[in-house]
Amino acid sequence: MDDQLALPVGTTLDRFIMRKQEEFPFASGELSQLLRDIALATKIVNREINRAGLLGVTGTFGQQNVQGEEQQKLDVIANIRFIRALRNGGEVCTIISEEEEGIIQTGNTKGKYVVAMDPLDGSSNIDVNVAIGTIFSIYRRLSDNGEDGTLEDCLQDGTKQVAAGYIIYGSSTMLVYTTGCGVNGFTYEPSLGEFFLSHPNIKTPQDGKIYSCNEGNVNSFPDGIKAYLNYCKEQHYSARYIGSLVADFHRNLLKGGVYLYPPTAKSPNGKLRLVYECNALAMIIEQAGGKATDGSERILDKTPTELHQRCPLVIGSPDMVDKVEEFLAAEFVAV
Ligand code: AHM
Ligand code: MG
Repeated sequence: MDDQLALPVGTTLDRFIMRKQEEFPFASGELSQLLRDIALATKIVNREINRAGLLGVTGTFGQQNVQGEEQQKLDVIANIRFIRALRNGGEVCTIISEEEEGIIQTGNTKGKYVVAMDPLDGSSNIDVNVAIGTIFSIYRRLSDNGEDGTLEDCLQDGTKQVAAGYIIYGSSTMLVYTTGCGVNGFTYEPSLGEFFLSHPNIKTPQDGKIYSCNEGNVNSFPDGIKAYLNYCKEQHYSARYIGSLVADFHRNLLKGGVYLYPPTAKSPNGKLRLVYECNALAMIIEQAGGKATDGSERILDKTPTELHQRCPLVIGSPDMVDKVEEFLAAEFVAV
């Protein structure tokens, strides 16, 4: 009995957020509250995802989102849940969501923060029980308090993120986030309804042997990417591609690898969205010792001009990202 009492109690996400806040004596607690609001929405969305097959909420909703893609019911549900949690929480003035064309005003004109999110990424995988995710970025607003947020608040460079994270709804549900002081991962314990610190201070391996991309598009990839993929095969690297960005990213973050979504004939600027997909993962990978570029430019240095702007993405272990850039640079020299 005594032995059992001596066992360490896991650190809950709430306690972790509180401890981190105490390290900054002037922190007002608003960002901490915002992170808790996101965690609450995550628990609700996680519940919906786990019950999806039973509730008959899988399948499409019969509408298209602003990208012209079919929305799944769970996309819509997740969007509503996150917006509601952020609106009720009070810390966020404005939200950008993959599912909504324009910026969303929460009515909290005194909220200091802007959130950009993809409420449910990898939605084509929902119906087949494959891991899906949520991605979020948090920015401090630039506009004056007391007014609605502005487009300028929403189109800040990735370097201006004060926090970023993702949730992976997989074999277990995890929340991984950074506030710019390293990356920490928390695993959900459903019977207790709590996230526990399971992956403290995540560092990605310097190099890896996994490459992840949709090779079905290879014929329209840039020559440098084609050459890099041949190099991966010569090196006997493993190809791993789930088609769920968060899941592919998460595996590579922990095991070492590179994820690529290059320009293709169908998507000349790549498929992924800078503001609410690439920037968040770029901040996380850099905090974990990795790199994220569009093939030549650091993702976090890019200035977005549109909410739903797409950009090519090469992200992962630093040595692997450097190698991809070398191949791309050689392509331009050859031309
Ligand atoms: P979504 O935001 O509509 O779900 O699309 C993004 C997803 C990513 O999760 C994934 O990496 C990519 O699209 C897969 O694209 P493709 O099917 O072209 O390989
Ligand atoms: Mg997405």
